[in-house]
Amino acid sequence: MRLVRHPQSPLMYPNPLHRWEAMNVFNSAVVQHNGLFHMLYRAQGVDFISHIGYAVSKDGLKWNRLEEPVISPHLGRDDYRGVEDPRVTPLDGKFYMTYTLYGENSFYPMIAQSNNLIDWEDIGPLEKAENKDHVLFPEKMGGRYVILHRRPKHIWIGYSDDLLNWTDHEVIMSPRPDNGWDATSIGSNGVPIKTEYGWLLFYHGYNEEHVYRQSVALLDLEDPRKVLHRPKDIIMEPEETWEIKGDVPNVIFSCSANVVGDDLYFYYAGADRLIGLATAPLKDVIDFARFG
Ligand code: BMA
Repeated sequence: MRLVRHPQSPLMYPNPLHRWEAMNVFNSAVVQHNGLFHMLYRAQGVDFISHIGYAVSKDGLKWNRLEEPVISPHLGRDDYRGVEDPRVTPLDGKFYMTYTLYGENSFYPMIAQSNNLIDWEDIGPLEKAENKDHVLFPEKMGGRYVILHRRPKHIWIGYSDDLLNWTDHEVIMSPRPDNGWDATSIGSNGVPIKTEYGWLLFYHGYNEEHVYRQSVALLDLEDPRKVLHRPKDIIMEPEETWEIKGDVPNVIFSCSANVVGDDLYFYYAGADRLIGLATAPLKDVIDFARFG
């Protein structure tokens, strides 16, 4: 199955009036809260340093942005080159954001918290190692926090009592060398969606041509280490000009998928430059994740 591009897509462009988001806007996490859509997105200015911006929308299509980023580099050498790729999880009455700090020589993942999606306070590093694509599940399991992450080139799971010390790491999904599109590396997108059949996990993969494509897998509700089904085929790949040509060519990258009525809204970035939306009936996506 393929997701269908929304006719109004792309939805967000760089804003040349704001130095911090003049070049690229991409990799957005969308959260539905109090009847509104809230977007946290990665933005790069003329210096190519990444910030995280905030936008709000009534319908998920037309967005109003804040003038200033909500998170900018704030740790000196550790995030000298920027803050990247927010993923936002509602849990225990507040919001947690995982994001990547890009420093002078390396990167590592951070977790922050907020009550209003605009004011963010760091909790601390998830680990001090080159790792990314961290996604916190929206509920605890067995009394512990559960996270997905990507030590190259696999999707891993880990568990924690306090969000800072993570243990019991295990690979749950790996690249498929004989499958084509996800032969080289894979990573999680946004917060998995709970359905009666399991957790819908959207993820990206690439092969030696470095084309980022998208698909979905189904994880067991009680024990998400178990992959119930993983279709071979994709749900989306770069096709439009703005997905093929941009800052990094041939990239569809996503940090969230949302249920809106009976539909799935898949927010994504094209070529690390613009933010777009593709949709499908949720039922079709679930059927593909179960039987595709
Ligand atoms: C990943 C991250 C993303 C980016 C993607 C494609 O490693 O850096 O922010 O969108 O590569 O360039």
